[in-house]
Order: sequence, then structure tokens, then C-alpha cells
Amino acid sequence: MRITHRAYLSAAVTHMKTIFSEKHKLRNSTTELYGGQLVEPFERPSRAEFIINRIRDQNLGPVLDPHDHGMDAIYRIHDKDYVSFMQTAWEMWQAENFAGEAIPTTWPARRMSQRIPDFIEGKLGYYAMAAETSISKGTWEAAYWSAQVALTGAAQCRAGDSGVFALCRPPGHHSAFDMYGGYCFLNNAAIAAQSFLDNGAERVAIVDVDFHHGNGTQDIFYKRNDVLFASLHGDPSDAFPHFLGYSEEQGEGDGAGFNVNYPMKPGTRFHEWRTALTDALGKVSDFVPDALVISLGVDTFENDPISFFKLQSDDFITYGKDIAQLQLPTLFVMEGGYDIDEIGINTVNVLQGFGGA
Ligand code: Q9C
Ligand code: ZN
Repeated sequence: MRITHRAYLSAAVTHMKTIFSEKHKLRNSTTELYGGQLVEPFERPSRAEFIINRIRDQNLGPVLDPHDHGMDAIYRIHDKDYVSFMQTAWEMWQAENFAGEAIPTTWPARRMSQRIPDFIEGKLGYYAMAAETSISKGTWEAAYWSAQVALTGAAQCRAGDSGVFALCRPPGHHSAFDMYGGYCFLNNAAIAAQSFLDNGAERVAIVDVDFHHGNGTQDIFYKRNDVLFASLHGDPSDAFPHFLGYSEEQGEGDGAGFNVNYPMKPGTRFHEWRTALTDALGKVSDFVPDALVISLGVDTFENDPISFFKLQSDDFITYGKDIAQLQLPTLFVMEGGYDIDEIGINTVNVLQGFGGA
């Protein structure tokens, strides 16, 4: 028998399951429109590799492949015509023999027609909420499996796990009913939340701790009272997605009061951020949900290359513990985080904090 001392050396064993698919690698576009140039995308395959490696090094728990839950759960959140567009956009773009990846250039702006054009350039502008996100070969397949990772995580929670990590890539929270952008194509957290409701939950809370406002998730549930959405993020006046995420956006109709935004200014440190989190978690507790979904972005980190909060690595452990205090079945769904060197440490710190490590 071979004896290894790995288990003794590892800092913590929390036995949280991770759902992960190698299919994320199919999302490997080579261009992002940034600062007037085409650069290597910040949202790149190595992000997921650093996270999964850290999970394995720390013996967080078993890593499971997703089950295929099919298209129905996706259509519960997304428009069928939008999904068809996503499935065929790269083929349509290629048919035009353009040299580069698919990037929109024209939008249905104020006082223009909202009809969906036939030509691919027009369709891209219609369905995109931002232009940094190039579509390329494999984008749809990766997005599909990312949603299946979230759905499988939700199924594990329903089966009785108190905390599960859905290592989704590409991320999802900027994607709405019929919109992509901000590196997102399908809203994994929203799809998972809806799957809880469709399998017996009466209420689900989503807390979005990614640096960016979860505009897609907010929009999807804005008029509903069965999903409480709370988001902590860079003030849209200063940060992407620029056009949603203000504190006065509190929900509409049945959803009035069930949307809560905490925009914060450049340089925000953990103490202030945690005050907002405490307030959000209090609202979650009052809502008495059957399950909690955390849109987990670690781009709040002080060294993140595209964000402006100042959280430090230990702070991620602290807020993981804060979330655990709610004692709700909790699904963590991976969103953003672009300081590749620390992304594994910061992400797993949240999960270990939650697990009591
Ligand atoms: N000057 C997620 O974190 N562009 N998406 C930012 C910064 C888009 C972030 C430009 C950022 C999208 C899932
Ligand atoms: Zn983000």
C-alpha cells in the first residue's frame, strides 16, 4: 500500500462537491475589444484550470462531471430565438468569410427599430449588450455545458448537500432573457434558481458578489416575488455594465421590493463591502428561501486587472463564513475574477470559509 501524506499536509478538508466540465475549454476566443484594441480575453480557459487545481490541491471534495439536463431548463430562462441565434451565430458569421471573430458594431439605440435583422451583423447588435465579448467556434457548446454544470449543482443541493460549487465557465450573470455580453451567454445562476423552483422550492434567493452588477439576473427576475435578487458591485456610474445596478432599482409589479442593489465606489475595502453583505444576508434571511444561489465572482480582489474594489485573500474566507451563518442549502455558481494567479486561492477561500475550514 502506498502511503501519501497529502491529506495530512492539506490545510482543510471540507468535502464540498464541485461540478466541473472540461468542455469549458471550447470557450477560447482569441479577441476582446478593450481600450480600443483587440487583446487576449480576460475571461480565458486558464481561469478554470487554476480554480480546479486549487480545489484538488486543497482536497476540497469530489469533482463531478455534469449530467445533461437538456434544453428545457435553458428555455425556462432564455428566449428560443435568442438561443437559436447563439447556436448558429458562429456559422452565420463564418459564411460571410470575415477574417476575425464575431463582434457587433451596430445597436438598436434610442428611437430606432427593434426588429431583428436577417444579416448576422445586425443580429449581433440586436442580441449583444456589450461588444467586448467575441463569439467564436465552440462558444455555444461551452455555454451549454456551463449551464449544465449549474443545473447539476442545483440537483446535488436538492439531493441534500448543504453547499455545492458549480465551477461554471463561461460565466452567466450579464446574460438576460435575450442578451449576451460581459463574457456571458447563458445565465447559469438564473437557470439554476429556476430549476430549484421547478422542483418544489417556493422561494430562492440569489446573492451576487461578483464585482460587476448582475444585470442579466436582475432583469430576468425583476417582476417576480419568488426570487430575491441582491447584488454588491461597482457603482454603474463608474463601472461595467454602466446601464443597470443603481440602488433605486428595487423591482416592479409583484417583484417590487425583491431586488436590492448595493453599488459601491472605487477603492471600496472589505469593511464597507461586508456591511453591504450583512445587510443583503439579513434580507435573504427575512425572505426565508428554500435555497440560496451565490453568483461567485472574485473580481472584487485588490489585484483584479479590470475592477476597483480592495478585498484581500483572507477576506474571502471571512465572507464565506458569513454566508454559512444563514444555514441554507447553498449553490455557488462561478462568475468572474481575472487575477489568474490568485483566482484559485480566492475562490476556494470562500468555499472553505463556508465549509468551516
Ligand atoms: N474597463 C464578468 O465578470 N468589460 N464579466 C470591462 C473594464 C467587461 C465582466 C471593461 C467586463 C465583464 C462575468
Ligand atoms: Zn465580474
